[in-house]
Amino acid sequence: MDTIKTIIIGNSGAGKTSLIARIVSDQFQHNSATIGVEFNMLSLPGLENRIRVWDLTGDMRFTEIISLYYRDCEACMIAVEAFDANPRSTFMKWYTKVLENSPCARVILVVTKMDDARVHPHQSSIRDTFLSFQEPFRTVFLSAKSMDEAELRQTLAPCFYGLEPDARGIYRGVDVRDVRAGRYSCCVQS
Ligand SMILES: Nc1nc2c(ncn2[C@@H]2O[C@H](COP(=O)(O)OP(=O)(O)O)[C@@H](O)[C@H]2O)c(=O)[nH]1
Ligand SMILES: [Mg+2]
Repeated sequence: MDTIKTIIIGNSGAGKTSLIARIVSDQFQHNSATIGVEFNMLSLPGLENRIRVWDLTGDMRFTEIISLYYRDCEACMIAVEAFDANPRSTFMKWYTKVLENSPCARVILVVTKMDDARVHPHQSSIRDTFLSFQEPFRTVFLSAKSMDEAELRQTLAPCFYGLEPDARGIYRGVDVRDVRAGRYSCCVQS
């Protein structure tokens, strides 16, 4: 079985590790900060291939190490807290890194902590703000705290549709082997 090489990035404390832990083991608990990189495999409904996800620390001291993981990723989840004071600039900071290192990657904007009390009174304006960032990002609104494993899988799965190679190893008109071998450098819009 093939896998879709994916990274999840974002500020330290954005909720990356909590999200993955909820999807993998349906648990929400306090995590200690991720040191460097953690690796997990996710299966999502409707996807033949599993998601091989590298959870990268937001701690800038590890920037050198984690930049290696950006190379040739096929999908990239950028986690931003729903109540982030400057959501667009936070998103752009991480998006720029992805463009520099992996311009072909499918970008998924994951808005985290939608359950938080700071979000409730402004739910719809927060959604509008994040949705105004426009394509080619896919945007999902999640909460590792209030959503269960099944709900998270269901919401996240469509973000990966169309990324799988077909029987001949071709995806979106591009040979996935070329992408993985770094032979395909031009940007593929999703
Ligand atoms: N309210 C709320 N808190 C969350 C949620 N996800 C994570 N947190 C909290 O945010 C903090 C940072 O989470 P963590 O997953 O370690 O962030 P990471 O640094 O991006 O991996 C922890 O205290 C979590 O309990 C969520 O969906 N809702
Ligand atoms: Mg973490």
